[in-house]
This record gives sequence, structure tokens and C-alpha cells, in this order.
Amino acid sequence: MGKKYLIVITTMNQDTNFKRYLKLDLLPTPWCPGCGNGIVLKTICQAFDELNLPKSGTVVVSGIGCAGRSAGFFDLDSVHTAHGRAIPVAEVLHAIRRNTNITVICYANEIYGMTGGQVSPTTPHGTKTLTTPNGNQDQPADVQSLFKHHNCYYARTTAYHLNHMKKSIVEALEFKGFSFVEARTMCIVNYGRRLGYKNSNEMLLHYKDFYKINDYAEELAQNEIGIIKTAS
Ligand SMILES: Cc1ncc(C[n+]2csc(CCOP(=O)(O)OP(=O)(O)O)c2C)c(N)n1
Ligand code: SF4
Repeated sequence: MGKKYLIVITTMNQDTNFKRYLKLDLLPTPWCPGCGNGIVLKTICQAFDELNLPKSGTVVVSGIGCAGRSAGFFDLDSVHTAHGRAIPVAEVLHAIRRNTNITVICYANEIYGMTGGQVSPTTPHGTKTLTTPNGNQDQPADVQSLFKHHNCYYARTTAYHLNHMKKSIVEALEFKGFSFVEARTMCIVNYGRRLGYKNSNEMLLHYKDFYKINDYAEELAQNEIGIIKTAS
């Protein structure tokens, strides 16, 4: 009988080093199945890992809400502040103006998820939500326009574009000054389902089909994700 070989095929490419930035004993997260928040949380940790970010001296600050619960899962010093108080709007403007060395990662789900799906400042015009059954009458805040005339870093990315999200976060953390990453992500339960998506995968596929990457542009069109970096 000839020799027998045992061939083991295994996937060794899944780097798990990023887990050192998480409090693994607190998992699983309380988020709904299909929620995009976990994708953003993991990608932030991967970006931290790529930069070998020191745990000492790094502070995570969040507000209330589903996304805000992220702060508790980082194995870092963190502050879980009151709703809307992580970076109050007035401070964002001054941070932009002064180019303060802070990175904001916004889990941009276009809705107040935790409280049931009320209209929020970033809900698109015309969209039906729990509190706008006839469609949102207001225009959403144009986040990128805040950064246009200042020497800051702004990136828009999505939970579908994982490599792009990681790159956006890594560059934001490396940027010397104020940086903002708008990570579009799915709230399937209190938003997507009301819009007619059957599951969160359908929302991901919408990101894939709708958004085109346009890095280092001066301005991003509605259907573009990318990085706007005016100085560093
Ligand atoms: C000052 C204040 N206003 C309202 C609330 C009630 N509240 C708790 S979570 C929430 C919505 C959170 O939505 P968002 O910040 O978009 O985060 P998400 O749940 O979508 O991740 C609201 C209105 C609060 N906790 N504090
Ligand atoms: S309500 Fe929406 S944002 Fe909150 S955990 Fe569920 S899917 Fe995620």
C-alpha cells in the first residue's frame, strides 16, 4: 500500500489580531440580526490593528443609541455620553474650524434606530419613517459640505465596501487634524424593512449597486463614496 497523505486545507488568512481591541467576554452584542453596526465595529478594530494603535491614550466616546453601544465593547477607555452629546454639533463646527486632532466615525443609518425608527437629521427627503408616514418633508444634513472649506478629512463609505471602509478609517486615524468617516450602514429592523428590504443583505446589495468609489475627489456626488482630504 502506498503512502497516505492527509491534506489539510484551512483558511489562515483570517487575521484575528483585531480582537485584542474588543472585550470578548461581553459578546455577543445586543444588536438585531442583520444590523450593520457589527460590521463597522469590527472594521474599526481592524483599522486600529493595522495601525497598531496603543491602547493607552486612545479614548472612545459615544452617545446613546444602538451605534452608541459600541463604546462599551472596545477594550479601551471609553465614555458613553448622553444622546447627541458625543460631539455636539457646535463642537463639531469648532473642531472642523480649528482642525482638532479627533476622529469621528459615524454609523450612518439614516434613522433613530434604537427608539423605533423615527426620522433623523440624515433621513433622505421623501423617505417614509415611523414619524413621517407621508415622507420626510425636510432635506437631510449635507455632512460633507461642513468640511468643504476647511483643512479636514472626510470620508464616506459603506458596510458593503469593507476594504474601503478600513482604508477610510486608517487614513482618518493617521490624519493630523479633524477627521470624519461617514460609514453608511444598515438598520434593517427599524428602517430597511419599512422601506421594503426583505433582509439586510438586500440593503448591502443596494450599497454595492448604488455607490461608486471616487477617492480624493473635491466633492462626492450622492451616489459616490470616497475620501476628501484637503490637507494633512
Ligand atoms: C437628550 C435625549 N433625547 C432623546 C433620547 C431618547 N433616545 C434614545 S436613543 C434615541 C435614538 C438614537 O438614534 P441614533 O442616535 O441615530 O442612533 P441609532 O440607534 O440609530 O444607532 C433617542 C431619541 C435620549 N436618550 N436623550
Ligand atoms: S434597531 Fe436598527 S440600528 Fe438598532 S440594533 Fe436593530 S437593526 Fe441595528
